[in-house]
This record gives sequence, structure tokens and C-alpha cells, in this order.
Amino acid sequence: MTLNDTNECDDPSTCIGGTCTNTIGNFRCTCAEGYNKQGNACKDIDECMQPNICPANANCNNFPGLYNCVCHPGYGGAACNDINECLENTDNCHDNATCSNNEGSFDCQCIQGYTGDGTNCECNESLQ
Ligand SMILES: [Ca+2]
Ligand SMILES: [Ca+2]
Ligand SMILES: [Ca+2]
Repeated sequence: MTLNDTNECDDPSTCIGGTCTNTIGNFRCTCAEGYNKQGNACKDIDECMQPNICPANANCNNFPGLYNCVCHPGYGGAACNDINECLENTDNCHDNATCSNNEGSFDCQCIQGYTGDGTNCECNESLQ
């Protein structure tokens, strides 16, 4: 029995960016994960075009074959929830200030008897 198969994979344009497998009478072109076959080429899937692929408080970055989600500043974790800077002690409030958490950030306020912007609180001399 004579097999007159063409090895389509010999032509690199048969399966651009994918894995070409020659079969008798045909061929297979398989794309790696994260790639879609368009015609005879494997093209990166832009996952960021899909709605809700990242949490609300995150930016989506597309890369060849993959993507990632980067939380906005002040948000963290897998779901990019607000970080409680006061609880995690990542606030920069002054020792004489109170820290209050808010969505995406936090607030520092000097305690009574001290004045300043919350990151720097000076003893309020007028009260002495
Ligand atoms: Ca073939
Ligand atoms: Ca991608
Ligand atoms: Ca916060």
C-alpha cells in the first residue's frame, strides 16, 4: 500500500505559532493554551477584552499566551478588596493621630491637642 501523503508541516506557514502534526491525508495544528487559531496561525487571546476577567478594582494586562490582573493602589488580595491600612499598619499616620480606613485609601487625623496634616502632628501650643 502506497501512501501519498504530503507533510504539510514542512511548510512553516501551515501552522504559524502552533504545533503542527502531520497526519495521513491531513495535518493538525494545535495552539498552546492562551492562543486561538485564526486561519493558519495561532494568535494570542486578549483575555482583557472579556468582561469581568479582573476584579472591579484592578487593571488587566494582556501578554502573549497569558494575562494578569493588577490591583489598583490601596486594593489587594485575589479579589482586589480595599486594604485596611490602619489594621495592617501600612498607614503613615503620626503617633499622635488616629487612622481611619476608607475605600481605596485611609485618613489620618491628629488627636485632640495636636495640629497638623495627620502624618505630622505638633502639640497645639495655644492650648497650653
Ligand atoms: Ca499530511
Ligand atoms: Ca493573552
Ligand atoms: Ca483602605
